[in-house]
Amino acid sequence: MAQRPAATVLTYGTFDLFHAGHVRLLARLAQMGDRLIVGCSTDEFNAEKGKLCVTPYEGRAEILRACRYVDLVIPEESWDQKRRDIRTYNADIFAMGSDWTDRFNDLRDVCEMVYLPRTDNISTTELKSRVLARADAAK
Ligand code: C2G
Repeated sequence: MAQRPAATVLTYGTFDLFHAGHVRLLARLAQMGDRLIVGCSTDEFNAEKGKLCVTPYEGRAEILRACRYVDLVIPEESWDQKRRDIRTYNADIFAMGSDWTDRFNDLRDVCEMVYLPRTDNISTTELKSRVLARADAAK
């Protein structure tokens, strides 16, 4: 396998109900460097984002730490910590799925920005809907 460049890749997300879309993103990000750091949104920050998680932060962070592609998990507590994190961890690449395209271009002065295509037909919201539909059908 081709030697990956010595680069640190940084990304952020909620990663609730961890699914193949998350895995495929992290796998692609891991290929881009030799260290992948994931900022996992805390429950408090998700409340700010208007997201109510099924799995609390500790559980979501534990699952991310168990993922073969992830080297370090840090808490994401605010929108504006990214610039500081890029400096703290010497991140070379900041990458997100394409639903965030251009949202973080202001960070281009401190690192390379990459937006990767999302995986179609799977999302945490979709999984929640399927679980609810199955629960209703079972009544
Ligand atoms: N993702 C993907 N394909 C999917 C679903 C998600 O590639 N089918 C990507 C998203 O684009 C994102 C990452 O997986 O880059 C995490 O997705 P979420 O857990 O939904 O993260 P989000 O709530 O969008 O939080 O500051 C950034 C935010 O914390 C991102």
